[in-house]
Amino acid sequence: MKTSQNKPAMLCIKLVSDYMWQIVKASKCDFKSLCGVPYTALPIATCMCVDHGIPMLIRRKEPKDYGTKKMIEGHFDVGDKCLIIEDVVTSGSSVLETVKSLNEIGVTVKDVIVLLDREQGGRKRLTDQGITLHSVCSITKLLEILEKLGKISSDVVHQVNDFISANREKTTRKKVYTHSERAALCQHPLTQKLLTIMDMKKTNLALSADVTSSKQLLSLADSIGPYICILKTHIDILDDFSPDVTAELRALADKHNFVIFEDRKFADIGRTVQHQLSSGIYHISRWADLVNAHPLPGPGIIDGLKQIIKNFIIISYSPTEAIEMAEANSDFVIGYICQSRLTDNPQFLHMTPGVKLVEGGDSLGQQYTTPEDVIRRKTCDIIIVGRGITESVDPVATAIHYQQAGYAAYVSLFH
Ligand code: S5P
Repeated sequence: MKTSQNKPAMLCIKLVSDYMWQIVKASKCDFKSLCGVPYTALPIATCMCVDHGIPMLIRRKEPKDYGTKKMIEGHFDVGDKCLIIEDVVTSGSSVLETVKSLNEIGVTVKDVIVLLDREQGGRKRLTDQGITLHSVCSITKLLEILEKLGKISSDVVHQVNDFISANREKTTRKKVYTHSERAALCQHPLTQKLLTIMDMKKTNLALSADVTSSKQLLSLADSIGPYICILKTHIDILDDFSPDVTAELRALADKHNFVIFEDRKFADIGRTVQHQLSSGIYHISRWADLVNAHPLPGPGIIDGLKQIIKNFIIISYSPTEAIEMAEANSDFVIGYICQSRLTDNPQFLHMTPGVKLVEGGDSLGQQYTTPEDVIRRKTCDIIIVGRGITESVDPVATAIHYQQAGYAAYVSLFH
């Protein structure tokens, strides 16, 4: 009876350890032994060690009250590198306690593999100690998947997000910077420019001008230009593209003081994205201030792009890779496309698409949240609004409405 009851749990641990092992392999970390943070991660680490023939170190929570009083059991040499295994990281405290015990016996730790990153400051605390966190899943992604599968309602998603945000603020968001304070703090010229525009024009609104005629695009850019910090384009959806359009867009960007962001979502090897950025009929690098890229192809994509353009955003469908890539290229990457704030590093701007004044979705899977939710609860910096404005009866009046709603939510962060 006992055996059959325990079977699903055993299978589950094996599955978890297999998933985590895939992350170990992908992260290419260098280590000689594994150590599970007591106690939940112990069986996971044990599975991995047995399956892959790796020496295991065991950390006691309390020293033995007899004999050597050792905190770490197992075989090691001074200078060995140990990989830490953990089930859930919240603030990172338990991981850091284990690191401390290992360091005391001369074993170093550079990486941690975790099943779930609760995104409550643990990653930052570990990074500050020179330790990289690699996760199978983040809480944001987990909620997204569970909601998509109909396992939880959007109310539950909101409640959990609220809880996470509130606790994240308590533990790690020590200071909320104003746009002008951040402009002074940031090194990247385009980040400084954008934050200065946001401060001067009192707007955190990016217009996603997803229209198919050049005339419509230019008309939107001219009429809504005064109320936005960014004009986001999909230049390849224009039916009547000509180089004159991009020249006129540039003139309007100067007239109304906004940044042009071509939402090209580069996702290929370095050499190909270089051609996509600078050649073809669009010559994106000649007129766009900013482009975006997926982290998926690895560092080559950034290396390829940065030989041609100095400003790009990382799309964070997988936050771990996005953060690693952005932090390693902070002289080029100005921020993230994301659904909630990923890091407290003020250098990085967080821009969120899928925004409308009323929550809901479209028939093709787009999910909308509100300016208030994005700026106040998810603590992102810029709302990206498309059809909420372009398909409204009076796009200019509606854009002003979004500008006011987004900016009011930002101002409320200081009250
Ligand atoms: O995950 C994403 C990333 C982006 S950049 N989801 C998105 O919707 N976008 C873009 O934001 C999308 O390509 C479109 O241009 C815009 C959203 O438009 P809306 O009309 O749904 O507001």
